[in-house]
Amino acid sequence: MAEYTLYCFAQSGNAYKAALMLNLCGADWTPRFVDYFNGETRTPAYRAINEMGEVPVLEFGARRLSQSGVILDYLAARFGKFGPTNEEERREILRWTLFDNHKLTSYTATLRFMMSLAKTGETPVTEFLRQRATTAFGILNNHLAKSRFAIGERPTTADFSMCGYLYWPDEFGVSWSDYPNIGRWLGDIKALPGWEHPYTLMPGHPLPAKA
Ligand SMILES: N[C@@H](CCC(=O)N[C@@H](CS)C(=O)NCC(=O)O)C(=O)O
Repeated sequence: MAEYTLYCFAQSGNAYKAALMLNLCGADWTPRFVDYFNGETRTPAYRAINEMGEVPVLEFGARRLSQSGVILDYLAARFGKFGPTNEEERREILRWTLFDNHKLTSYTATLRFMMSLAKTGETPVTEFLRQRATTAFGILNNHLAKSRFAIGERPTTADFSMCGYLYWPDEFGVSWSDYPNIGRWLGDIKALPGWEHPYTLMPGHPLPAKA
């Protein structure tokens, strides 16, 4: 049995943050497919696993952790990789992880869900989400003009948090040629040993066609 089990599914960028970190750390882990699209996260059985009703959940021994930021923080300490080396770095990683959860992933994930999974087409809601997401892309793009990775010249969990949804630009109608520093940075993460695309790292892709 693997040391770590990750509750996840291929289309979840939030789960990808944890899956990518596990792979980059060379952890002994296995995915546990969560059937989100058929409502598994809303079942009492799943709420007993995670009261927040979300993936990712990282299970090891008798313990379970949820929230990708917490999982990333735990794994960085456990493996001694991609974490802070001093208090200032700890705060910088936290700063970009919070920015990601609030301003980057939240809008991007919802926009992508509506465009690519719910297939609503462009609506006033997607227009609002696109405006918020592209504002966050602009902020990140400007920041990455100053340093190779989020907090300097080496990759940290802040990068793995922020890249969660960004390997699917076609699914929310953005081209990284409009944000060249983001495109360069995603390439640098992709070059790390152990990197894999979310659709190959986690189970559930492609979605079965609707009957
Ligand atoms: N802030 C959370 C977000 C997790 C999240 O939103 N997960 C989605 C899938 S990407 C989910 O499980 N949603 C289930 C639901 O809302 O019912 C994290 O970073 O782990």
